[in-house]
Amino acid sequence: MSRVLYQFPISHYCEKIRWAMDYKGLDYTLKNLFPGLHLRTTKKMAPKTYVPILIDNGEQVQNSHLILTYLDEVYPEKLLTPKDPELLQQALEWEKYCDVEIGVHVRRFGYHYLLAEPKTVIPFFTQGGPWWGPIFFKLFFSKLEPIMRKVMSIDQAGADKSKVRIQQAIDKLYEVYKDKAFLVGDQFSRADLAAASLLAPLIMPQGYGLDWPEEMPAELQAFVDMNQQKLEPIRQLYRKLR
Ligand SMILES: N[C@@H](CCC(=O)N[C@@H](CS)C(=O)NCC(=O)O)C(=O)O
Repeated sequence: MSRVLYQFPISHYCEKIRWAMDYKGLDYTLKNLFPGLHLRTTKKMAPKTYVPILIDNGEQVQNSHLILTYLDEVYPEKLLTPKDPELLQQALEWEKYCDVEIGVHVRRFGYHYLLAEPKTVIPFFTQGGPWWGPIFFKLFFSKLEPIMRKVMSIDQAGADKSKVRIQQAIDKLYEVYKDKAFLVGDQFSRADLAAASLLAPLIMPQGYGLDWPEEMPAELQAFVDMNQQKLEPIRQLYRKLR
């Protein structure tokens, strides 16, 4: 058996896959890449540059939603994809909604404030990687930061827009979670997995596998504090299923 997940420890899209494989009880090895330097590896491996990329017994799958589909097809125990066609459609719609409306915006909102705190963000980038990572990032952070900001349109205006979008998504999810434990039917599915994994950097849960800092930037903390009640169902999913 050989199963390797190419990933960033901080990446919430990668967390979807870590969680899915843990949930299914699958063994895997993590291959942690450094943001920026990852291009040297991913460009050679796959059509797009991003992680997660799973290599499973020689089979290569890139993109979290395709990896989830692959995992459920090949390892059907503890399915995350509903079989019922109506529930399946609902789950895929929720997943897509979370990927687009939460994933991208949590990243931009978070990085806008985190990139201003190299002491916090460098360990996120370097955890579980080669020994020289922290030295490299300290030396080159001032070059990497503007590139990351440019590539992901990270600036104050972008962060403000993303904050509004995340709030809308949190409100929309809470409309469902306030009355029931799961988004689709009465079972944990890839819809909940996407919602919880992609919101996780805001609530810094244990199971995520990252050494979270004692404190997060004040602007992020204020947003989380304001949404304490609405984020509780996400904390519950982590407590019970991660
Ligand atoms: N749609 C992709 C998005 C993955 C993604 O955006 N990954 C980011 C990390 S959070 C990444 O690898 N960025 C670097 C790049 O695009 O080269 C998925 O769901 O897997």
